Amino acid sequence: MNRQGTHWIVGPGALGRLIGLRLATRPGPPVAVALIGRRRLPMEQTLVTPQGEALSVSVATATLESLPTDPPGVVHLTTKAYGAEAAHVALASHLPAGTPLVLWQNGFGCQPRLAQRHDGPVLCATTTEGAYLEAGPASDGRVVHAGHGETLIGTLDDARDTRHAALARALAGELATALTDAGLAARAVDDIHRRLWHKLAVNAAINPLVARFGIRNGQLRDRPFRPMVEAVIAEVATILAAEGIAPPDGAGGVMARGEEHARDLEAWRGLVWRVVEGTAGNRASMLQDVLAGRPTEHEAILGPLLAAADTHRLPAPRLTELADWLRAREVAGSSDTC
Ligand code: KPL
Repeated sequence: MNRQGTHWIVGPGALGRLIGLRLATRPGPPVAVALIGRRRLPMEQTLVTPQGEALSVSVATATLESLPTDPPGVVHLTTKAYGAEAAHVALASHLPAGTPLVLWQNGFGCQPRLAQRHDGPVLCATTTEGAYLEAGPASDGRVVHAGHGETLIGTLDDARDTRHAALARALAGELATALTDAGLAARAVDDIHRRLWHKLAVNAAINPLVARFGIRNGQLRDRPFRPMVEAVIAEVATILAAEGIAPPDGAGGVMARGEEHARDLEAWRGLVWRVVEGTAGNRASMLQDVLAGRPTEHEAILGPLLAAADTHRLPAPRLTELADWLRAREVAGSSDTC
């Protein structure tokens, strides 16, 4: 990553703006940021911290049709999962070869395809930071950082050792430091594939339910939602075990099959409930999409789980029901794809 180069944030929704404004307001040497969307955002932007402090900053803004003239140091693709590949097509011919690309999408699907296609090092980032855009007339200029989480960054190239892989690994460390200095705790990992599945599991357990019932993440701790979350976690844990995705690190040791399942389930439960706790005040991205009448990322989040359930002939009634509900609302209504 060219440390002097501008961080282009392509897809400046809540997460994109959180990253951009955190970098732009970080203490120490300034980080140049450009927010690039389908329409130009105001240059004056405000970040509301979890403590309620409003930090205002002026950043460059541009559109995909009218990109900044200077090449970026790094491009953060923070579009929705379903918009990532189209945004990359619009962008790719304007980027010098070798430009680092960071993929921040939820779910799993577009990342390996984009890693294959992009001419430069590709990193995947997965975050449990909670952020939303404030509704109302000020929404163009205010993002609320609703809860702290953790960001993990790594390259899918690890196993393949392509010409970009070594550079990508070095960049992961640099970017993790830059984000941490900016107030978004981050670390480089060498198993991002597994971590993307972990985040997918978290999103599957939280997002469809909060979207369906119109509640903030923290309300999942209460009745009647808690047993619904537990039921989804149980389905997800079984599917991921069949898929060979190791759960978050927990107790090790040799144990009988039943004990192993119970331990793994506990690890998945621990992960999900920690995120619920850490982002209790947040409106999850899928709820924000539903409230705004946009499509949701259900294909990227529930799609891979349902496909895996199908492959392993596992029942997944809760996930199926939630996917059906999300699909039905899209067919019935909205279709803005940004
Ligand atoms: O990733 C999220 C999302 O909203 O998509 C969580 C971590 C669940 C925070 O709300």
